Amino acid sequence: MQSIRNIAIIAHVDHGKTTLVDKIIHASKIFRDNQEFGDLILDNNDLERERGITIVSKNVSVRYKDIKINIIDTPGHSDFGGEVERVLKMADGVCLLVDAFEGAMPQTRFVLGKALQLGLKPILVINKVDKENCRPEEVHEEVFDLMFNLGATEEQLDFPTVYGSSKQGWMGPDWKTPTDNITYLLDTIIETIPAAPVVEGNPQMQITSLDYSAFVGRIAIGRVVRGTLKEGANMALVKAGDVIKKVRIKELQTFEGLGKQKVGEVQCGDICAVTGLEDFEIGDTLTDAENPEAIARIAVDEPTMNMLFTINNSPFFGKEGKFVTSRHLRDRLYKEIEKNLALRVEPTDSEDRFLVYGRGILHLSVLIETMRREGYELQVGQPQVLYKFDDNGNRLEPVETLVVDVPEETAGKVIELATQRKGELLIMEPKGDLQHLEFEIPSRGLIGLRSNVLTATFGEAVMTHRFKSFEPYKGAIPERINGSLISMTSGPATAYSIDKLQDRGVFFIEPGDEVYTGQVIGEHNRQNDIVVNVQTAKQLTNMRASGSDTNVRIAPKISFSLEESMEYIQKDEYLEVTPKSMRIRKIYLDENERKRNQHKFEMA
Ligand SMILES: Nc1nc2c(ncn2[C@@H]2O[C@H](COP(=O)(O)OP(=O)(O)OP(=O)(O)O)[C@@H](O)[C@H]2O)c(=O)[nH]1
Ligand SMILES: [Mg+2]
Repeated sequence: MQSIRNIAIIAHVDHGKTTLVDKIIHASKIFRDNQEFGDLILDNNDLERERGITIVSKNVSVRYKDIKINIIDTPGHSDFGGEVERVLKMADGVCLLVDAFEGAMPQTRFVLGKALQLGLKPILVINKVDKENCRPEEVHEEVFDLMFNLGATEEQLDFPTVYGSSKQGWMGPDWKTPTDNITYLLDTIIETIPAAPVVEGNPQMQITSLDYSAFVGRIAIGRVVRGTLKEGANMALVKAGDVIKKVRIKELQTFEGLGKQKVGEVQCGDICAVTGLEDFEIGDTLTDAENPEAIARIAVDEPTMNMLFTINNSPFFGKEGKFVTSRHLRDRLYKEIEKNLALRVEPTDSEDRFLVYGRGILHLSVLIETMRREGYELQVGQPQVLYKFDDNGNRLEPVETLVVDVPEETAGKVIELATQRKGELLIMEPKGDLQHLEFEIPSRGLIGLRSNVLTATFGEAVMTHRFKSFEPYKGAIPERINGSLISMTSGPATAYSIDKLQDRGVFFIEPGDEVYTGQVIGEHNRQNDIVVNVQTAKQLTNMRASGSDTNVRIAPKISFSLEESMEYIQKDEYLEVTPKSMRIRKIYLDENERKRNQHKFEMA
């Protein structure tokens, strides 16, 4: 029997998990000498690479001193926290990575809390000790206190600490003495993390995760906790409510290096991928056909937010996308829920519109961005936070912990912005040469806050948040203070007219851009919306005046990212997304119709 260690790498976003797992893979000799690999081979889809974040967790393995170490790289962004919680079920221990400057952050607390509750043995890795101003000793203290406060057992508190720099590729016992490799960490793993127990008996595997392939469809991933799984075996799949389905294992794969390897059987303790199980769900148990025994189900994270997705019906529809009909939109969304676990799709009274439920702005924006890259055109409405009601019928809303690290000079502005949105300042303390601020704030208040904070702090604030609990509704929050500049007609915008309107606000378009009636082309510097004409050309004088726009000076247009736009739009606006463009528009393009329907948006 092969000795196996199962370990998950967990941390706050960007603390260096994927970089470390990459270095571990590079270190173990799974590459042939002539093969070359770039950095972050693990963040392998386009969006992950571009944004530098991990979106889905990944299984890899290395062999070290005759031991197979299964490693699960997890996403650190809080929208994907439910995923981390689930995959921890496959591990016997965790490497908790903490940035040697930033220290414990909201997501560190969340993932560590989950790991401790499951009884997993932690190894603390204080990463990024190459950073100037890093404070590894303080961070070590902080994490010890955090573990204590989270109720760690004596044994868990007796965790080993490894210092190092994933980026420079070293790990060692002392942060002041760099080594030249990461074997110290691998040794610590095999000494500290218990070997996966081998339990004989009827086979049991719980499906904790899934993969998707265009060829074989959905692939179930989980850990064998008892017995052995065999290719071709007839098994039982125990579903919710103890419903039993007969299934057959078509193919089995284990994780080897960066890939998967087809195997005839999987021993107890190993993590594997199973094909051939149709209609399975996360939490189902794959078990013996004669004596089916289920493992307690795991809950999949509930959505916290929804957005309306609709077909593009702007005057510019169909110019850039391949997939534009309601049928396309519908099929694509329903295909997505087969693999995107925390996503829900609900039909509405119109076949052109769907309510899409997700875990947060990032979770939904990843879907929207993926769809536009695939050639879809669509429009989305303002993201809505989901409320709950307690037994007495009182409205509860999601409340989050918000952490902002900011230079001292601008801390006051951040506090003001958060307080306006019902944020309550709980902690304010120095951290290096920054101020560390912690708030409790309704999720509603966070929508759009990031761009305001970045503007107020000249881009210097580092901001993260994470869901805390549902709490009584905290009252109305002022929405975006400024109104919109709306285009009166259709056609290309002229430099002359934009120049004339510059004192009214800032523009999202530049001269030459084609715009349509009802499109939001800028932000008014007052509270109300106004309709403006940006198509007027300079009056001709007695001379031919064409091209005489050259001497006007126009402030550069404001460009929003997809997430910024999603957070920016108002209730009566849509964000139009096509493969090449993003435009904000009024839902009712015609001014009179807009006025007639305004009451619909004022109720809520
Ligand atoms: N200075 C320094 N930078 C590091 C180190 N390790 C990682 N980084 C950088 O930190 C950034 C984030 O690294 P990732 O490995 O993607 O972080 P992650 O924890 O996987 O992030 P998520 O998956 O999004 O939660 C990258 O720009 C890395 O180059 C380190 O030891 N020192
Ligand atoms: Mg990562």
